[in-house]
Amino acid sequence: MHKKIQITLFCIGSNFTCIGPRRISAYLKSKGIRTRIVFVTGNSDYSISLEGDCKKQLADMLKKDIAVGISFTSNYLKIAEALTCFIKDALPIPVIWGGVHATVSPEESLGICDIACLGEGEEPLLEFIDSLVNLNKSNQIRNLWIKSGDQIIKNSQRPLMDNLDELPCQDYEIENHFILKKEKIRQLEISDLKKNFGFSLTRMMTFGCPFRCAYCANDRYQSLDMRYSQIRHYSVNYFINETKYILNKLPFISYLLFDDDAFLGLPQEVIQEFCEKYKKEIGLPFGIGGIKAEILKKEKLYMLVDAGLITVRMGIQSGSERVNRQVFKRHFSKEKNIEAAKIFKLFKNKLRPPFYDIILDNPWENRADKLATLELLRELPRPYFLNVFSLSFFPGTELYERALKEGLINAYDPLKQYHKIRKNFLNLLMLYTSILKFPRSFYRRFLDSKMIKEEKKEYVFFYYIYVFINLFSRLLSYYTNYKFVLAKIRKIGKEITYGISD
Ligand code: B12
Ligand code: SF4
Repeated sequence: MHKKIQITLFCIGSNFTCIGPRRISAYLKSKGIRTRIVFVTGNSDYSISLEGDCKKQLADMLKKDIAVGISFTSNYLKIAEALTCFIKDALPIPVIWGGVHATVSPEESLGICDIACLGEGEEPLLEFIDSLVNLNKSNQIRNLWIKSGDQIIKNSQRPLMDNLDELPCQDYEIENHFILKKEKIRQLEISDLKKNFGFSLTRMMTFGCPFRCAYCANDRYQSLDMRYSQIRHYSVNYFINETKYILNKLPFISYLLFDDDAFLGLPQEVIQEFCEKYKKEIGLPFGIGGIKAEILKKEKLYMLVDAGLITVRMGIQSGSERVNRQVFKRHFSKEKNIEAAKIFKLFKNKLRPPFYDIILDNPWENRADKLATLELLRELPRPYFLNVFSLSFFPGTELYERALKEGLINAYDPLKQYHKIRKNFLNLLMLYTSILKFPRSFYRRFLDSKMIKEEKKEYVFFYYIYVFINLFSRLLSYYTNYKFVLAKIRKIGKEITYGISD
């Protein structure tokens, strides 16, 4: 029925994992709709120039489309806006925004695009295309907010998909994939994916998180539908088969990263089944992100390490219980974090040093809170790696509303970069505490001094020294892990045997 219907999905971001658009594209294809995915990277300052040839190329490319979809996280808002304005000027087709930003900020999104998809997009987009094809232009499609004149039609949310195994495998067929980079659109090549992914592929087996931190998009998702707090997952067989299909397309991958919000929230028996099948059928070393101390179980870790787990990343965010509980709404105790770190230590010969996330530049921290974080970083078993983030206020979250109310921000600033921490003495102290254990009295002395808040040029130098040491030791930690080295050697062996050069 849909044979000649075509839609292009733009996926904006520095990384081409784009699970959402790949899932939607595969779903629409399974319903007979032609899809194309364009990966848009933009400039390093989160802007894009659509000049000369690029405009012509874009207009030519989209002229037979029935609609255009754009997927992005909030920090790529400027690029999404530029792209949308250009498409709307050039062609009479609707532009639909989907993904995290459209979900957390639909009203503002509709100031620019025609339709915003809140949450899962497969079924709503298909229904929308159907309505365009059948010329009944329905405004009643659940999950979609639709601009109609000066009004916004706010449709309700449909139930979340129950059986994820019914979805086709993500779209990794590169024949219909393109890249928009440096004012040019061209066919995507396998070497682009190799360059973008390196040796690592990001995967997700579960969706949803039982927690609701005040700075996280899940806060907004759960106010849309409480089922986002439940952990939904693919069956082990589905997940292994999809992984095999993708690995077949990407022969250079020698490591997987499970970036789920709560992978360890999977029931013990599912983890057991996963470990048995993964070890036998995939066998690559892997990492798990999004670990929370509250749901870490030694028994699960034993099985996962045996199956090839080499990297663990856990969110600590603050050493202060007051900040964690009252500001971040994270009811995770300091003791639990230390207990979890000790569990990781049990596997020190098999795991790389663990990665811990900490949020800095928090305007609601007092002296005691800062000291508590420094003391926790001092206490955590070494070695470990620190990932530091500058507290950013993403729309739709409780902390964003609080920052607006208290006048700390006037509006969302997509150009504030979460990884650009302030180069002050306090932040340097945090970073260096992860590699050097200073005496306790040292922290007290500096926390009371005036220099703690100062941002000086000299500090930038020490900051980059830290970044260099950190990057170097992270890389080294891969190459001193025997499972990783073995997987690499096997990959190189295969590439030589089968003559894979890309
Ligand atoms: C995997 C992941 C990554 C990976 C891969 C990113 C990528 N480009 O694919 C990596 C590690 C690289 C990454 C990096 C970043 N991430 Co990230 N990441 C995630 C994570 C854990 C999962 C995203 C995902 O794939 N979900 C699964 C898919 C199926 O869901 P989905 O994308 O929402 O897609 C569905 C719907 O949204 C909708 N949909 C999506 N696109 C479209 C398009 C149309 C047209 C329609 C109709 C519907 C639609 O349908 C899809 C299928 O049902 C989320 C947290 C989360 N649980 O969602 C954070 C998250 C998206 N990341 C976040 C952030 C901030 C970032 C970074 C900016 C910084 C960082 N924390 O490292 C960078 C920038 C990434 C980029 N865009 O290049 C925030 C975004 C907040 C915000 N308001 O935008 C999130 C929500 C984390 C959080 N808890 O707050 N990330
Ligand atoms: S635990 Fe992590 S993923 Fe879950 S709500 Fe908190 S920050 Fe978000």
